[in-house]
Amino acid sequence: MANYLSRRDAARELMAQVGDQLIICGLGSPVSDVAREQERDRNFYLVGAMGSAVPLGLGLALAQPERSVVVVTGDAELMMNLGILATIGVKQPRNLSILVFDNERFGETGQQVSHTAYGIDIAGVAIACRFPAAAVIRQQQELAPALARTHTNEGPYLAQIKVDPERVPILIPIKDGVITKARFRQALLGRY
Ligand SMILES: Cc1ncc(C[n+]2csc(CCOP(=O)(O)OP(=O)(O)O)c2C)c(N)n1
Repeated sequence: MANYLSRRDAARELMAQVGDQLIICGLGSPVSDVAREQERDRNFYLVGAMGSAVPLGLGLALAQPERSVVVVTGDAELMMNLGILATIGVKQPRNLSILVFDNERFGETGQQVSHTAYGIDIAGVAIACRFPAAAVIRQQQELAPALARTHTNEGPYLAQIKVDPERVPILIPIKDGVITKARFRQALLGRY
């Protein structure tokens, strides 16, 4: 049957090689995954606004074409706004990557089974939307090349990383959107 990676390991590997990438985290577990490994000013945490992580990443990638932008989000968060993949296909931002931590669940709200548990293929949708590359990641050894690809600016790129449906303790370092925005903006532009 299917292989699943540990989301903890995936987040650890991501943040070990992050450099100065701008990381946008979709609400719920992905915020916790990233923040637990490395809380930093160049992380932007969404607390609500389900479906807005990838649009936010797209806007940022277009506004900052010299920076590498990585959206880390859940399968259900992305499914809420699947149409954004078509807009990305139109705009073709080379500096945008999307890492979907796909646990096949609506984790934060009680582990309800989500679309991807039934085989809905987000990476396939990305390819159909003219992403130059997208992949489903099931093996540990596939992870490092996928993460390396987020640094090459040959995107848009999407990796649908199949992770264990383990429950993660929720850690949200900043819940105030004004503070999150000001901190991120200062790290990026040097001013509020
Ligand atoms: C518009 C909207 N609908 C529903 C919710 C409730 N909600 C919060 S997190 C979540 C599930 C997130 O699942 P996923 O993105 O797959 O992340 P996971 O925690 O499973 O990694 C839901 C349904 C919400 N915050 N906003």
